[in-house]
Amino acid sequence: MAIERTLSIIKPDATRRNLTGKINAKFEDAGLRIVAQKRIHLSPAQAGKFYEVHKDRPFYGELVEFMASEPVVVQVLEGENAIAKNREVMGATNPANADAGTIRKEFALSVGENSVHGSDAPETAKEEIAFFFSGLELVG
Ligand code: RTP
Ligand code: MG
Repeated sequence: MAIERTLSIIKPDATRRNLTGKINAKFEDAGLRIVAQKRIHLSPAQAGKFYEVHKDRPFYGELVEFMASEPVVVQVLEGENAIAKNREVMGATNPANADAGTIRKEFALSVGENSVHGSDAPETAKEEIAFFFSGLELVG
């Protein structure tokens, strides 16, 4: 199986509650290595650009406001099948539908404030990693 990299974001609802360490433990326990990580506070314009793909969805305004409300931790996770594995560890978008033991089941507050983001495909992973990190910041 191929070694992949994926972009992960620990969202404001989780950084606010000091859950970064607990969430990182879930990634590491699943065999994902954190090869880059930084804490940043997105501007509304930056959050809007990152989630541009959702700009016509009814929740877009709320999502952008939430993502810019408080700091986030952006990170690159590396491992075998990292994109799918990360999404498995995250759980379903709506925590009510997430499996036991997943990050969203344990920590998410709602479908919007759902603690983590993870890239959904190789092409988006590449674009999202480049959105936040330069090659020099990726330490495999
Ligand atoms: P993400 O992109 O954050 O990893 O989450 P996802 O793939 O599971 O979900 P996606 O459909 O891409 O939606 C992106 C984020 O928008 C918020 N959302 N709110 N109020 C709502 O109905 C609603 N639906 C989605 C969530 O924060 C979701 O993670
Ligand atoms: Mg998504």
